[in-house]
Amino acid sequence: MGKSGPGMNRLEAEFAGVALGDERLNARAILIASRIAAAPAASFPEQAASVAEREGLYRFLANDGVTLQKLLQPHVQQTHERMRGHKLVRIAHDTTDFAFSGDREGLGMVMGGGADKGFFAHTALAIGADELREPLGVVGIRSHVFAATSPRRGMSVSKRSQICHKKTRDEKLSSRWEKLAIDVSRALPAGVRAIHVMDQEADDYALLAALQKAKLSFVVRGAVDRVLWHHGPSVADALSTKPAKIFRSIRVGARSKKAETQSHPARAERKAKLSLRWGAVTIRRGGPLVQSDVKELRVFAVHVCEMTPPTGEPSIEWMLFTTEAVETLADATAIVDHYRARWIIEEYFKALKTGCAFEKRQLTTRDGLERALGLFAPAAWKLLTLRYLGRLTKHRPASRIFTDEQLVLLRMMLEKRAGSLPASPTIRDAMFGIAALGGHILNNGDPGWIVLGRGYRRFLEAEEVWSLARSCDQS
Ligand SMILES: [Mn+2]
Repeated sequence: MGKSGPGMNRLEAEFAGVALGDERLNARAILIASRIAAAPAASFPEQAASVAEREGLYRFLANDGVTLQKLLQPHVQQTHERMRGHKLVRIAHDTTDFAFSGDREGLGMVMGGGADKGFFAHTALAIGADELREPLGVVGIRSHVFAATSPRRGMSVSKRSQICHKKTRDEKLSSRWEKLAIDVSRALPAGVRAIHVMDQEADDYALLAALQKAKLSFVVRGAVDRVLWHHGPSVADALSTKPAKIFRSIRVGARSKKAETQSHPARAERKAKLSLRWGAVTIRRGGPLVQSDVKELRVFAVHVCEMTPPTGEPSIEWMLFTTEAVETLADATAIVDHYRARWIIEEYFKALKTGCAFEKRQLTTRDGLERALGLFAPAAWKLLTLRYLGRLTKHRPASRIFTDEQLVLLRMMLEKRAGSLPASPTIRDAMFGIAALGGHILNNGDPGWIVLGRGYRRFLEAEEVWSLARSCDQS
């Protein structure tokens, strides 16, 4: 069913044309994808339909000819297809780490992982540049590990920084930001322009200079106290003579004492009035240790500030650097909106970790886990699309992501449980319908990843039976 169109069951489509150098391997990849689609959070043994299939799966995940990059390639191509008709796309970049328990080969230290070891995935996610901000797909992943026992342990700070300065820019891990952005941009279909969006980790002169040199467009969150030149005034100082324009009021959610961290203290809910200042700035290269041949960076800066923060509360403040020309309030607002799309990549990481239970995978080597990531990266994008569009769009028709037959099936399943689906369902209606199959109660608000993943699994299992029954009818 649903041969055409981006039906939610067509995860296999994200692997069509996969080139692993062997027809049987290609067919195996597509078979595994269909099993993952039906139960993204299930373990591999649960996903396999037979003992032979399970053995085939583990042989596949141990095959040197299968790589993360090769598995991802057809999904990147499908993502490029989805970009057609978009003149502009946002590419959100961020790094996440995956932690695994027990003894595994080739893994390293991860943040807050305790005894667990893992690896990092620096990821680029394409997002529509319109107000819908639709996740279009993953366009690149670079993985890396930190050595399990650091050879720098016990060294003095100056010794460590000496070692650090001996490394060329290319050898430094932080160069992954510009490398991925450059690779991703090169591969884009003709006529599609990308704006690369990065958080404050990317506020690094050498990195921004590399992006500018490669003629890439970006919006990067900067440090509020970044200076224009060594011991010079800050960017915020440079903008302070510009008039502040109120552009938006936002609701700032409460944060309980329990949820507070050092950088995110507890707070009461409030309405914050935000103002904007913007202008062109030139940032000069710092001391001789800055690894860049670019003498100065010419960017626009957009400073978002809370007008009257309550006493004792840290005010909301963002400094954004961009290559886009910012002349008007509308231009400045657009930059803020590009940056705000960045959180979708955080949601994508949750879809991988919670929705697909990636860190529960029992593979014993880094290579095996990376191959599994190649299988789950497109599955997590599918789940993200359903949840994201379901939560944020009130009026988009469900037919945008489901086939007519899927909607008929969903309605039947819901009616059997004394539920219902409207005659012309929206994506939101379909999301609540699928969550209800997973046991979600409407009064509990928007469904979380677990209940949605469970409902999605039940729906896809029913669909498999339904499509089998139909093919028997026809033969
Ligand atoms: Mn980050």
